[in-house]
Amino acid sequence: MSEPTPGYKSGFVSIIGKPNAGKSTLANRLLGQPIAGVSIKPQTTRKRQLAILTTDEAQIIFVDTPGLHESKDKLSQFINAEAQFALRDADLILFLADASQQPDKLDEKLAGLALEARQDIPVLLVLNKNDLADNKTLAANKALFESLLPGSQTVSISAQTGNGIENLLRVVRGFLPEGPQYYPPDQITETFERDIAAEMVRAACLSLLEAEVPYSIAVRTDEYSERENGVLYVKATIFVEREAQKAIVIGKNGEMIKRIGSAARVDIEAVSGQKVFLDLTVKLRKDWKNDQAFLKELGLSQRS
Ligand SMILES: Nc1nc2c(ncn2[C@@H]2O[C@H](COP(=O)(O)OP(=O)(O)OP(=O)(O)O)[C@@H](O)[C@H]2O)c(=O)[nH]1
Ligand SMILES: [Mg+2]
Repeated sequence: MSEPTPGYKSGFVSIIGKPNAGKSTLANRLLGQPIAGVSIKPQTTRKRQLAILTTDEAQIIFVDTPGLHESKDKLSQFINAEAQFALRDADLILFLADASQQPDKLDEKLAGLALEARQDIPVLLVLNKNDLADNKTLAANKALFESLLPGSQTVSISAQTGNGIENLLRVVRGFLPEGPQYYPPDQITETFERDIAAEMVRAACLSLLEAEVPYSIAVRTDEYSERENGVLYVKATIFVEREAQKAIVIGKNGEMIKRIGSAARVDIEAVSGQKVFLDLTVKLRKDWKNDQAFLKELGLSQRS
């Protein structure tokens, strides 16, 4: 950690919001490169991930969190603990809302948690997906979201197109205290690249597989090494909960696993900046969501 420079600002900014609001898309957009898995399905993110943005004026450490959800297994307990941690330990909370739609029950629940947290931490309402609706709808939804968080400042963005991001950064900087650079300026996240690779494979599964199958999946990177020809060799295992799911993930003549592999490879190449050879295997691991040792191995058990 560097010595504080007078006037230099830094702080932790938690991004909370219901599943699918666009939290990981925003984290990737803020960094200008992908680090987090994004998919069209809710519950893509399972553990919190930092997106560290360092400039001459400030170091902003965004914390991408999983969207709160309701389920009872040990994995879900971990996910919700990750989401709630973000409400306690931050200098600023970004309440990310999908402004193309009206607030629903989950938004109301989260807003309740944010209001509680607001006794200690300022909350900024960020209305995302402003590219998806007309101005009239956006204005109506804005009013509804603002009524959930009365008194909070509002910013409108599109994490997808980048619209409003500069303004968001300006507003966020205004909330931050003076402080040191907590991380070296070239560090953009804390997550190991091999773990990001596993998340990219899981996001590809979420994008390509139907119904509940992708939610039964865990991905572990078994090897992540650079080969002599400059190619990054990534070997990963996709774990499923039931035998029948194995066949679905592999697909007829291996078509599905091929598609998952190609999609994930493109994402891992974007993350690593290297040509990637991705080697995927599918294995059965019954009830892994309640297997504490396995969850720990994947970094999905309670932090001490
Ligand atoms: N059109 C549009 N789509 C967006 C925008 N932001 C995110 N999306 C899409 O919304 C979907 C969900 O985005 P994610 O970033 O995975 O959402 P999340 O909040 O991280 O979701 P969880 O990790 O499941 O909690 C993806 O299909 C994104 O491409 C936006 O500003 N505009
Ligand atoms: Mg996410």
